[in-house]
Amino acid sequence: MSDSKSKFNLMENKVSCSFSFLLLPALFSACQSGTPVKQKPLNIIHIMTDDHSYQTLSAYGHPISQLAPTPNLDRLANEGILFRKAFVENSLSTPSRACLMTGLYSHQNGQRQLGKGIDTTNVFFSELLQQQGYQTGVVGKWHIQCEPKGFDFYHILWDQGDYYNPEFRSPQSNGKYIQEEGYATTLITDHSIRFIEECEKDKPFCLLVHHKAPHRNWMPDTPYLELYKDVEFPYPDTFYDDYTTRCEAARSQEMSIEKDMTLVYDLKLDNLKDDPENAAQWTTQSLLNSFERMTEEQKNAWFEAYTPRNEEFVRQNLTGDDLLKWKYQEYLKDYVRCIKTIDDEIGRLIDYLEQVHLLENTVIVYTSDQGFYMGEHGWFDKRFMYEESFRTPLIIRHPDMKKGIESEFLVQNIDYAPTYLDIAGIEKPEEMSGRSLLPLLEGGKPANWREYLYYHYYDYPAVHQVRRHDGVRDERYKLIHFYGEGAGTDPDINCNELYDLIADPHEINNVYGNPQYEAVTVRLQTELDRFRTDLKVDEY
Ligand code: SGN
Ligand code: CA
Repeated sequence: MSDSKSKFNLMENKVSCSFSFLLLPALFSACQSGTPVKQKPLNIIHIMTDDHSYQTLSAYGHPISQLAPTPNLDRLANEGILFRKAFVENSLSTPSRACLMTGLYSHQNGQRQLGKGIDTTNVFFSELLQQQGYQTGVVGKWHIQCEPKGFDFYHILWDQGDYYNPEFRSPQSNGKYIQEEGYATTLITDHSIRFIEECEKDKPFCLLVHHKAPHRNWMPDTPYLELYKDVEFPYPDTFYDDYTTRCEAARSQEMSIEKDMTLVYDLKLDNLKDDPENAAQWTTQSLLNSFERMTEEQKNAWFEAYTPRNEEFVRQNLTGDDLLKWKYQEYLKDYVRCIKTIDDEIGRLIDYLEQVHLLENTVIVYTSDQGFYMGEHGWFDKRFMYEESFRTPLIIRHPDMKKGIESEFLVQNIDYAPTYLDIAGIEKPEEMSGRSLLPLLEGGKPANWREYLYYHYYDYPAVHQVRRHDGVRDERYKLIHFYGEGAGTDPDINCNELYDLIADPHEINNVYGNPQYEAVTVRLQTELDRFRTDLKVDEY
């Protein structure tokens, strides 16, 4: 742990009453009574999964999640605030993580695409917390193409990381990734608890717990390989979306369950590995690699569960809609099995905090790096500004704020950095675009809360071939503009979509150009232009 001189030592003797009292009620009462206090600022735990859809977190109430509930996450929601309109700015891993660390939009922090871009001259909020005397740690998926900045402790996965027996790098491993035996979600929780155990007790900590699960290719842990085996999950209303009324982008994506979800790599049909049509996935996307990493015991459990299913699949010789439905059901089962371990392990972390009397001294945030399609529009993956991937789950449990409430205010992942600085009583740097969420945690309507969100996706051409787009969303409407030159045989694109989210919550009816919506279109276009100008957006 850092031995940097703690700024909180100052506070132990005499607390300045100009400190952020809203955040520290105990401190406030002590100040009012003139008694010297020994209270330190709250600890912060930011738990972020990779690709967790709000549709599979049962506190949100979606039918899929009612068949595969998440009791520990629901506990967090019951003891905190559930955000129903939480969004990302760019629905992709590294851009989302860069928004988290900097409080800046993608074009401001440089990380527009998955594989490149971060401008490391930007301040990370972790650096400011560290300077303030916080003990800072990050465990799990880091993924940004730079060293963890502003951390006393890190224990990070290689790139996307592996589910079984993954490699981690820490300051002690001299730049090497070292393999550990176990399942990623459990190991990440173990290392998180170890970090907390080793923290100095008289200083606050901020820990980022970044899970790999439930990222593609959705490999569950051994106790859950057959969980939900006999459940039939409901099909989304837009499962057979034919994309009429929409721009070319919705048609030309490569993230369809029918066409792009693979049988060997995604659906674990290892018995098709020699089949000429499917063979490539065995070595290129590499289910083989996942199996080679497993211990004998893990492999035995895996094959015991999947072999009968795989043999049955070959016997059935499914085609057409039957095959599509089989893929959807099996995809969902593996995905929610991964969520089950996430939920267990978050429960374990909360129980640990309770045991060591830290629960009432710690702000716990649960979110994902973006949302995910659970078959809506026929898709998996994310990237689009449509709700399922633009939105993300968000729960904040703050020990001194309202419990069991929901918020409908528009919030975005650029808001985390300012929020964490606010909790620590640090003024946010002027250039940070996000806003502290603390005023929302009391449940009231804060003055001048934002009415519009800006979104921008840049990673094209790339895997899944989602075209570049930006857009704005307010409470009810969403305007999206797809743009840019087409790669290869793709056409150039310059096309708008407008959705009325009350009349059309599933976004299948693009009303751009409909005279009834002219006033709304003008208003949203004005806001979009304003964002582009004010934020100095350089492509659209
Ligand atoms: C990998 C996945 C993609 C996924 C990206 C980004 N393919 O490339 O399906 O969209 O990561 O995901 S895989 O064959 O490697 O599984 S992100 O969460 O990191 O943004
Ligand atoms: Ca992700």
